[in-house]
Amino acid sequence: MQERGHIHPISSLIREANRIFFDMGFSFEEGPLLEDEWHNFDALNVPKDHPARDMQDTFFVKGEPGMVLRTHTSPVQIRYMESQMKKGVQPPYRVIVPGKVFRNEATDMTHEAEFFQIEGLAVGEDVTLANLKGTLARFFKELFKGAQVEIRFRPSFFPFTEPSVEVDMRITGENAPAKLRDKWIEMMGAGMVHPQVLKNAGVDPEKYQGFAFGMGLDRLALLRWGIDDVRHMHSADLRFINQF
Ligand code: 2U9
Repeated sequence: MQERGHIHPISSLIREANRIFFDMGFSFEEGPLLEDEWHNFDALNVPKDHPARDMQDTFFVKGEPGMVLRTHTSPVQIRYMESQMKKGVQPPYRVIVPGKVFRNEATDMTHEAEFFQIEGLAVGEDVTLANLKGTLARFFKELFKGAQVEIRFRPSFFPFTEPSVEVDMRITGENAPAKLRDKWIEMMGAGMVHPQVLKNAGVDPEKYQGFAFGMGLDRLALLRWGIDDVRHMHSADLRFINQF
């Protein structure tokens, strides 16, 4: 009999997330892994002296001054807003951006130097924090279908959002994965797009506002399937992949 391939857990999550957000009117965007510092940091309001811009945290690229391996997928949303503006297309619009990102850090069972994120952006004249909460509540409800899912916001800080929140989730019911059941678990960061960030991308912050969120997919996969070590995720080890 012919052996069949298996879908990598990260690919499964991206497919599911794409479907759930597509049903809520989001379109899918992607962009380059090698980015300029303006799209990766400056446009996102990350100060010049921010620790994220340090050699210890970011992969700078030899022979390519001003270029980095993107540390988040956020530069894709900047590029998206810029390109809409150039085409003369005004908000409202909604996009999600799944993709690989890079951080220059020591690896251990919960950290990898490359991992996957999914980020979202919605911009319009009357987009609110309540819309963000409703969107994320529906996302987690559909992702963990069959269980009861609640989310809560806690105040936080990111340079690119104001206000900023951490999003916790609690799953109850017998369909909840054992690792997640009945506990508040931090799932993602989010907030209202900083007016300066909209301005940097050519969107008038007097007229428009938006929400944004970002989530690590590797961590989500660990939680969802009870995987113990994130390093399995990019090992290309078939003994791992064949379990999915
Ligand atoms: C634009 C404006 C705002 C994206 C956001 C986060 C909060 C966040 C982390 C989650 C775990 C990264 O993978 S992680 O380490 N992300 O907490 N991301 S708001 O905000 C944006 C993006 C693009 C134009």
